[in-house]
Amino acid sequence: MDDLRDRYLAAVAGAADEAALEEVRLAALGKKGEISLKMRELGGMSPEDRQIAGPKLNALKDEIASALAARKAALADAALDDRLRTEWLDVTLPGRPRREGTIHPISQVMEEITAIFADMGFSVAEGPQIESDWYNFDALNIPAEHPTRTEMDTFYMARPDGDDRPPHVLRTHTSPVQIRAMQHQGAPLRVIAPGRVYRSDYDQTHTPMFHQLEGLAVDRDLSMANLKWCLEEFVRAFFEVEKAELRFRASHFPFTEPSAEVDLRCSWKDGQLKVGEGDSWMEILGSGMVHPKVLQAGNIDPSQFQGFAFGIGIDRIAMLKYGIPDLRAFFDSDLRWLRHYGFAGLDVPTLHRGLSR
Ligand code: 2U9
Repeated sequence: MDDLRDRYLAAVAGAADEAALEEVRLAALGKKGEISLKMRELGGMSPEDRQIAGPKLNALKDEIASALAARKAALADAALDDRLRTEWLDVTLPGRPRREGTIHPISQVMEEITAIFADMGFSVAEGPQIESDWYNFDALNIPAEHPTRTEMDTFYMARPDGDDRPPHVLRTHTSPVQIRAMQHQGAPLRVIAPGRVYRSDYDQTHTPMFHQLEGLAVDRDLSMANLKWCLEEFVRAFFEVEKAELRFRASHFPFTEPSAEVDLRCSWKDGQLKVGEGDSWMEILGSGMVHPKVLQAGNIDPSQFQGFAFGIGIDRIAMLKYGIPDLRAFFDSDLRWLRHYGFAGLDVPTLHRGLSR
């Protein structure tokens, strides 16, 4: 028995892994294991011999079983330690910016403008890109014979044969959004409407889909002075300059009266735009006081309320601010272009930490 004990305890101690340990267990305590066979021999012994051998053998069996269990636990601990040593992850490592997508300059500029106007109390309104001709044209005081209504300029949706109702259009401006906002929210009101618009036009500086941002403020006692202050604040914040000078030029739009095209004082040096100084003027947006008929279309009483409105082409001012030369590359989905001109996804523009970095 002493020999058995020494051999198996040594084998247990020497087992290098769980498989080797299992072999030792089978050799000792398995059905045909050496200890098990010895237990069976007890039956053939005289009662006196069995009285002596039985307890000894049982004690040996228990001793080997607990040695096996202890060794098994030690091997499992060692295996876990091994995994903990090799399978670790440094969660403080920086991210891998190359594998991230980027924010398109148009989205970036929309976020920037939204942050600026939010600070002046404007909220964002949205609406459908497929509009009825009433929302897109009639409500905006654009007469039936106006040239923008022709198929030369506007994309019309098809109606089934025999359906003579006026066809829907792809909205040619975001203005229908403000009509809906007036109808739903009433006056006073401050909204901006950024989004996609469509015009049948394609050349160096025009794409059939482009992006606009329009703004509308309706209140008692609003004037062109409020409009001008708002736009100057916007331009200063957007181009991140101390001072910006605007020039209002009389113009005409069906939906505003009076109307003004707005130029920004600037200079060009080596193809670089400088805002706020110089002898050049660059047209950047259109604006005016909302036409009484347009207020009426929005169910607002023009004898009680006035409104000012403006519209700006996002794509063009994105090109100006970020020095992007070719408009058509905006919509090519070229990954190299997006990596070059795109913005980091987590750098959300806010006024207090800077719009762009
Ligand atoms: C309502 C009332 C008035 C929005 C306006 C302009 C002038 C304008 C152009 C800028 C560049 C279009 O993208 S662009 O080509 N827009 O000049 N937009 S006033 O006037 C509105 C809008 C909605 C209810």
